[in-house]
Amino acid sequence: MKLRILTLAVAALLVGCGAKKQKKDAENPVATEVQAQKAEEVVTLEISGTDQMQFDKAELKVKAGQKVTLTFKHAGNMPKDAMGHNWVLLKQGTDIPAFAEKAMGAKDTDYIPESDAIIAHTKLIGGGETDTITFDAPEKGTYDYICSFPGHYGIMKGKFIVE
Ligand SMILES: [Cu+2]
Repeated sequence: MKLRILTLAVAALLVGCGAKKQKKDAENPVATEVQAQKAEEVVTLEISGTDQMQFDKAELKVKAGQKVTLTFKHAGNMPKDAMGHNWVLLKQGTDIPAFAEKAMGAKDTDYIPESDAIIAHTKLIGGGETDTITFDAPEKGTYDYICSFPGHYGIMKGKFIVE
């Protein structure tokens, strides 16, 4: 009888420990969920341009309502004058060749023309440089991004998808 009580006590202790451990484990998913919610408010993107006149990504995806922090890097070595790059996000329906032509004439402003077609843009950078910008994701849809340095937009382009 005494042994049985002891056994029960040990069992209870084990169950108690188990319950405590379970509770501790349950706390972590909650913390993770809170982190996930925070992560959804702000999204961090990275894209780079090269000396071969290319973006390393043809597509970037975000969610509607997110604040976007985009870091654009020039992964090459060439100077800004010869192989400068920027990242320009354009409104839907923009006539891209016409925009690029206008950009070509805007050397004084680093090929960012006076235009209401621009949603966001980085500065023009040369090899080894980086620029980070923050902007609000536009409404759901697919948008184009280009590099507006003269002659680059035909190759340096991609899709910015807002889900
Ligand atoms: Cu470029």
